[in-house]
This record gives sequence, structure tokens and C-alpha cells, in this order.
Amino acid sequence: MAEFDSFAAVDEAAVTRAISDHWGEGFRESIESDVLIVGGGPSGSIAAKELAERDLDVVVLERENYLGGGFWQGGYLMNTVTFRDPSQHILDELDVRYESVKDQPGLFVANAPHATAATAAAAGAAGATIHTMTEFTDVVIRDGYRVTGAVINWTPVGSLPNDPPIDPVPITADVVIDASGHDAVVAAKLAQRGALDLPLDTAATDNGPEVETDPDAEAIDRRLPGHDASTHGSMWINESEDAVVEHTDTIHDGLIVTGMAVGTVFGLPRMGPTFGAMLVSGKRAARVALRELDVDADPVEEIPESASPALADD
Ligand code: 48H
Repeated sequence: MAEFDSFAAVDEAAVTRAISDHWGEGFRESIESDVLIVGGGPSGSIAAKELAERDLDVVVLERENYLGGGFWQGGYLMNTVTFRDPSQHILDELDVRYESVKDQPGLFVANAPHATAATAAAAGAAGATIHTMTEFTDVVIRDGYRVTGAVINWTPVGSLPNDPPIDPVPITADVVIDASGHDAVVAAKLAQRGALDLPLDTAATDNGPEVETDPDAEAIDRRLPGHDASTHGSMWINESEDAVVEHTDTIHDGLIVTGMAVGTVFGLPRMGPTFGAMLVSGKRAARVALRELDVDADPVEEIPESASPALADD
């Protein structure tokens, strides 16, 4: 093994030029893509990985400075995440170590930072172009309100004092995937514009009495600590995860919805700190995108054959 001697000598100007050239090239390539994914949480990252692995031009927009969304914590600030069979096979595929839960067949636990980092790394390694600190603010449309892209701005622009008029820029794609979690920002924007009737699917909300939308819901949401939205249902893990996967599909011309955004769009019960449905839904969204784009590519296996069973510590 070679011993360290010294780093290569470089000029400061070369460093700045390298950064701006590399970033600029990535940005220019993102202006027109095959698939634009809004949100880099578990569902968006998995969809990005699957599509980029099939040589599609995939762009991920993430408003934070990091990918991962709500995947970094299991719940209650405990950084262990749970998965239900058969989603642990996706952890095998990502080389994430997990353990079976004693006396609870079909339930698995993993370290949240490891699972999150592996999911984000898989999207990058597959070749997706990832833009952080970049916020989706609106859709680009064509006739019939077909979604053909996103209007974006730097995240910090929204928190500048005095609300300066800094225009966003549009980028376009053949298909957009809303992977923005509880807020379902793309679907919500279409609904706000009157282009999408957010269908509160009552068949999927049979975990309690039908409730009227509370006019004070926004105010109530603000009082609730952590991850919540008035649009999805109360917690029922066994109902929720299957329903999220089943409802992952195209919901409007040019727009696919995945992950917790599915729960919000269809008013499904929530699943709390269990993440199998986010991973499987991301895979299904990739499958739907391939169908929409009519791409001749290897089919997406929603549940891979267990890649290395030795990783599971039974
Ligand atoms: C750019 C944006 C914007 C925007 C949001 O919340 P996520 O982790 O979403 P999913 O669906 O992949 O996973 C959901 C899961 O984390 C979760 O919350 C679960 C399972 N909850 C169950 C329950 O009962 O509560 O990630 C969404 C990402 C985040 O990174 C956001 O920062 C990002 O989207 N995002 N990015 N522009 N306008 N809005």
C-alpha cells in the first residue's frame, strides 16, 4: 500500500472554476430530462435509482441541503426504522444491515442513518442528477393542464427578508413524480389551481368515521409537533402500507405520485415510523414511469430476490 506523501498542488481559481463548470453542466443537463422527481426522501430516491439504472435522464429536486426526508428518524427521535416483510429484501439490495424483531415475525429493524444514506447513495450511484437547496414552486403546463415540468427556485429565496421579487426558472421533463411526502406539493399545486380534484378515496379511509374537513385544520396542524397533515388518515399500519403501494400511479396527465404523497392525495391512513411502503412505492413509481414513457427497459422488480440473506441477522 502506498504511503501518503502530499496532495496534488492546485490553484484556488481552478477549484472555483471546477465547481462552477461541473455544477453548471449538471444544471444545463437538468433543464430537459426524462423524469423529474420532486423530493429526495426514501420513495423519491428509490424511484430515481431504478430509473437512472435504466439509463433514463433523471433529475431529483430537494429543497433541503440533504436527501432523506423523514427517513433519518424512526419516530420520537429514535433513529431506528422498521420494515415489514417483504420490503427487507430492498435493504438487501442496498446492502443495509437489518435484524429480525424477536417474537414478531415479518418485522425488521435497521439503523435509520445507514438506511437513509444507502438509499440516497444508490440514487447518485445510478446516475441521477441531484439538486439540493432547490424548491419546487409550481408546475409547467401544456394543453389540458398536462404537467411538463417544474418551476424552481433556490430554497433560501423563500426566507429572504422583504420578500424580494426573485423569479424562479422552469425546467421540463417528460414525466414528473411527486415524491414530496406529506405535503404532496405538486398535487397540491394542481389542486390549488383547480386542475386536480384531490380525490379523498373513502374506500381507503374506512379506518374510522368519515370526517368533515376541519376549517381550522391548518391551525391545528401547526400545533401538532412533527410530521403530520390534515389530509391523510389516522394511523393504521396494516391498512396503510398496502394501500400506499396500490394507489401509486399516474394521477394527472404527466404526473405520478409516490410515497407518503400518495397517502395525502388519497386520504389513506398513515403508517408512522415504518418505511417498507415508501421503498416499494418508489419502485412502483419507477415502473409506472417506464410505462408512461413507453421505454423498452428491464422491468422493475418491486421485491427483489434477497440479494444476500447473510445480511439479515436472524
Ligand atoms: C423540493 C421538497 C418540496 C419542494 C418537500 O417526507 P419524505 O421522506 O417523503 P417519502 O414519501 O419518500 O417518505 C415519507 C416518510 O419519510 C414518512 O414521512 C412516513 C413514512 N410517514 C408516515 C407517517 O405516518 O407520518 O421526503 C420528501 C422530500 C423531503 O426531503 C422534502 O424536503 C422534499 O421532499 N420536499 N423538495 N421542493 N417544494 N417539498
